Amino acid sequence: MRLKTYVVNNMTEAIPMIKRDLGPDALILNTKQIKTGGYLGFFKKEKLEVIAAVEPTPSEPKRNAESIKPQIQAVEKKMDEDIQVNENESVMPGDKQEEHLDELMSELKSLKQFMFQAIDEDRLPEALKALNKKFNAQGITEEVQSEIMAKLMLVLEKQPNTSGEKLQTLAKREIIKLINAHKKRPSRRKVDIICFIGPTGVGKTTTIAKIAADYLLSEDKKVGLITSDTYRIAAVEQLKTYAGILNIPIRVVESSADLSAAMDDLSDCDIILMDTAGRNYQQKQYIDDLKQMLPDSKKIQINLVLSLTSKYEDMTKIIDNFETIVMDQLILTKKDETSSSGAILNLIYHYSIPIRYIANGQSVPDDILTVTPELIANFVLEEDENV
Ligand SMILES: Nc1nc2c(ncn2[C@@H]2O[C@H](COP(=O)(O)OP(=O)(O)OP(=O)(O)O)[C@@H](O)[C@H]2O)c(=O)[nH]1
Ligand SMILES: [Mg+2]
Repeated sequence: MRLKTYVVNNMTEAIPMIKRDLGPDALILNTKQIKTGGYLGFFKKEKLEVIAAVEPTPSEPKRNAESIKPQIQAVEKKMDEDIQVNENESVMPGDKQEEHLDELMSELKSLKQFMFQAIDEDRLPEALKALNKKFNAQGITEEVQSEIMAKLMLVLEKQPNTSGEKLQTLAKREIIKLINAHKKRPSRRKVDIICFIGPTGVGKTTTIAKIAADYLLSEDKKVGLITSDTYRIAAVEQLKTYAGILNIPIRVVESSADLSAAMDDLSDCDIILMDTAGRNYQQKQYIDDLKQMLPDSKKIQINLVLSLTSKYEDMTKIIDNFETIVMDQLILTKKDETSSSGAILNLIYHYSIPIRYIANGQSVPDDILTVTPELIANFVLEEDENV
């Protein structure tokens, strides 16, 4: 089967391209909305990814994992050359360059996926088998795995005697590269209020206390707290206790009018952290309720808090449901309760939403880590279980 991936603005744009490349018998295998997070953080647009395929005609040579390796190398080389040329002298207008690199990226992606799918697991060298097993156990999606494994397979092609240790180092490098390629440029907009939203019991309130303590103690910032969680009787008391310990002001709000007043009250604070009630956000009605409450301001930062103990599919369902609320950051909690870290990498690759913190325990204020690509790579490769 011949596969090709297209990144387009809409289906109308894709159809003639598919017909041109794959002929009238081509089938569309999959379509999905993506943010073209692309290469070196260049791209930010919403696009449609279309994967189309066609069965080879009898005269066409059958492709296999081996035959595809040179193609991958060729596309990678072309991409590196094009990027270099464009860095030195801008030979294409911005948009054209974006489109061109986008196309190369997609081609590379589908070639890598094809090679990964076509590989016979039993024929993998031992070192790669072990890595493959680890990635599967971590729940890393096939697309992410193929990005990393394809690269390692190409290295082994050139240097068949590469040691397991060296491959592990290379895998780490590839993971870090992948994370950096999907990193959004940090927003420079000034933020007045940071809201923490998420499902029930994931650790929103505890995480707010940890972050408040960090702003206060490490950054010497004046912090204020607001909670709109009047749903659970003990919730207000829980945040009030932390406010008391940290000696910072707190306001309880029940409506968006209350919230405006509370924000005015706390206007001398450098930053306000807002807690919200945990809800089952797999149901969209709760998202609509939340929207009524959130401040109508550009200076709001939304943090979605999710627990790493949940299933990846459940996390994605929640993120997808939040399509009408722009998510600025993710915070992942309860890392200490699971050895599976694949979801972290999957989320970065498939959603490109920055992950700022990972919480790893109940202790306030200590059990929180600031995320770096190295930290994630270590988690995924199980190199340092205790961090
Ligand atoms: N093991 C572990 N427990 C955590 C972590 N973060 C929070 N918890 C615990 O999880 C439980 C729930 O924490 P909360 O902060 O109340 O969670 P929440 O999201 O505010 O809950 P609701 O407001 O009821 O939706 C508490 O027992 C916390 O101590 C973490 O990173 N690791
Ligand atoms: Mg809470």
